[in-house]
Amino acid sequence: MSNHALLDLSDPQTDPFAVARAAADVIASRTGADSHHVALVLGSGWGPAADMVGETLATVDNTDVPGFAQAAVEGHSGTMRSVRIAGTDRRALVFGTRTHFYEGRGVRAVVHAVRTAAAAGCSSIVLTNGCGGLRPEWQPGTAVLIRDHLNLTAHSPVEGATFVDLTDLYSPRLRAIAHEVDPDLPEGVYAQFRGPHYETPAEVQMARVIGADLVGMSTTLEAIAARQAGMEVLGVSLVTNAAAGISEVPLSHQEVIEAGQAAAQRCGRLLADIVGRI
Ligand code: 8IG
Repeated sequence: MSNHALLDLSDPQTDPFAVARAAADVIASRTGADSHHVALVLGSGWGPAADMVGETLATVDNTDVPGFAQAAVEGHSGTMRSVRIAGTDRRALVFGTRTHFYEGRGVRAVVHAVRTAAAAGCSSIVLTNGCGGLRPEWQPGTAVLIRDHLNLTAHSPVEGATFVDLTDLYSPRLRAIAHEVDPDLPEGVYAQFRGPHYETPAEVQMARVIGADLVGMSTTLEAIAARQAGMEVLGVSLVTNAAAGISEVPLSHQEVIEAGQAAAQRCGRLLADIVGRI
């Protein structure tokens, strides 16, 4: 068997943690950093924010790292960056893209970046996303801390009889740091749907009844894997649209884009300030 086959996440014989260690080894050699400290996963609308975290010291193509997505037909597979956290000599490992559950590559692929970050030495991870909002007062462009989640995927990244405690999954310590940076930052419960379609208005109402404030297609499986790996987790959502049926006026795509762009500076500063204090 070739080494490549041993590192194939879609093969049930493969140990996903061994692939993560192999990925971390490649990252260490490509970035010249034996260890990274904080990981950052950038969701919709959060791309420009990473530039404010610090100076990029190395950029690695995902395709060069074991277990990450092969180049898509369009040829754009994304990159990860090693960033010096401004004002410190610590490094952030910034993933510019994520694998979504709806892509059908399996949960192992979805959480591979998280496991790689843990193997690379990161003790905390900031998971960001773009999402739909259920609270009318959260206009598009509002950043919301994730306080807790509803995993509606009916899947888990944990394999076998490993019973991972998810009390305080979204670290109270890191949320307190975020509140030092912005005392007005609201908190909410994030529900992950499979997607890739958006919810019907009835599904959004169901989500509201069972306690959701935000609906999206990522983050919860990654957060669980991060906790299993022993990392502290912070989740930050950018509300880019009102969830289906919440707003009387259907939002135009242009409005959503403009809200994202208007929020970019604010989100970037928020993220940079938080990461600087972790
Ligand atoms: I951006 O309204 C974004 N992502 N599930 N629902 C879900 N995911 C989203 C939404 C939304 N907006």
